[in-house]
Amino acid sequence: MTSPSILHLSPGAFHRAHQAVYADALIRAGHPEAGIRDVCLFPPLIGQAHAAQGGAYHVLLRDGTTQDLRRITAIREVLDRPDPAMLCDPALRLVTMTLTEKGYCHVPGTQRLDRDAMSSDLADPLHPQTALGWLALALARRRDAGLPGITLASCDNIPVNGRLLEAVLSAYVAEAWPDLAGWMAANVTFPVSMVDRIVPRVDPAAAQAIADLAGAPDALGVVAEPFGQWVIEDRFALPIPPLDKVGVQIVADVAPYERMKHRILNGAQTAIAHLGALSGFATSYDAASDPVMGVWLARFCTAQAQTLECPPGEDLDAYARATMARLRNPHIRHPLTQIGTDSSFKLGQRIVEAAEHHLDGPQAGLYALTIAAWMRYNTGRDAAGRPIPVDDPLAAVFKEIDRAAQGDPSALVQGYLRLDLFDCPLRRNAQFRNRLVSLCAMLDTRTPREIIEAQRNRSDAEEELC
Ligand code: CS2
Repeated sequence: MTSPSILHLSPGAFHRAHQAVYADALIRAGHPEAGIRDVCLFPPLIGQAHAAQGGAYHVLLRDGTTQDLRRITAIREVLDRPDPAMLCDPALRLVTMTLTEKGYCHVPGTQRLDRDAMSSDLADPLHPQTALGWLALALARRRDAGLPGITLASCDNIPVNGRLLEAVLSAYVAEAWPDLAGWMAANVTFPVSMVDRIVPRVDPAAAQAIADLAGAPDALGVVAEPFGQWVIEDRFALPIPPLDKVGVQIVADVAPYERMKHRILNGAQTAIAHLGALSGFATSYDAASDPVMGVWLARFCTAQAQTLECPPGEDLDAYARATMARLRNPHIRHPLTQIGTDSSFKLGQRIVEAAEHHLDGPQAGLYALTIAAWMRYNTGRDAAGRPIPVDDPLAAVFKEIDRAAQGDPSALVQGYLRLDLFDCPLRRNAQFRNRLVSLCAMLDTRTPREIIEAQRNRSDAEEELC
């Protein structure tokens, strides 16, 4: 079999339902070199399951009208542990990775290396514990083997992901591998990429749907939506397999595509995660299909679109409409608490940047409600006192803000607005702050859905809050 030209670090369900599906289509289009070698850096280790299934698994792409079961064989091999020589295969052309935000070991909201998170690798670079440490060691081996440079493409849902990877890896290498720094700067590229497909964690119903259609249980099977997009910056160290033949967009500037996705799709998901969970909904489908929440969300998507420059070849109104349809896909039951995870990393690019645009305009209320609901969500209980699981690197900080506020909504808002995340004019806008305080006070006794419904029925004399 042709040696894989793609190596992927940290394969999870998203990788199996996204990059591997594109590679599979390319192999079927006559490019066997588009195979992937997966390397697990951390559990879950999927090598055994992959081998036991003969190197195949299924992806079920579904929406209300279509159902497409794909048998994916693009992942040729899975290594359950990284190997210092993993970049030394001369057939290798492209390294992709899905490490999650925490995997970049940066100070949140910056591109600075978090030296504490890297302390063990900085002390012992030959025995790395982190993805950055492994990449540096493997690049050093590649350079020593006399091989050319390589492309390292982050596929995480983080703004300018390639720049972040370049910044943190360069900072680490400068300290831990000083003699590699020059070679890396001259030979390794870090394209930015935007990846999109909603892939909720596999629940028992999803696993059963795949087993029924495939005729057997599939330990690596994934259910996802049919929509998919992959936009990569044209910045490659070596020619890569022609992914553009299967719909991957290779462009000079990924930023406008990325902003469109982060604000409209991800912004809608994050807004509905907090508003929906506080209103008693379990999944984004449940919340987006509710008539009251659905109308509000469509208005929110339109407001988000108004903050954007349109990327070449896109249509923002159509994208906003498609986003609503994607969130109402009856087969994609994305738990709101899954989307709510790590929201302190997500809120800036998804909500706060766009809120700045609307601060003094007629849509300000949409943003005040979204941010107030985020604050309320992070107190860990809804209006009825039911617990909400807050899974966030700032969870302890949120607790402290809540404790110090002692039930005073004004103090609660002040506490949250002091976070670095709000280091922008929003923090100083008195009118917006007052809206946040009023809404946080209301959220003590009412759900966001009740507040939206009451606003719809308000008399013209009453102030428009959201
Ligand atoms: C979601 C994303 O959990 C989340 O933060 O908003 O994983 C989202 O489903 C993907 O970005 C879609 O491409």
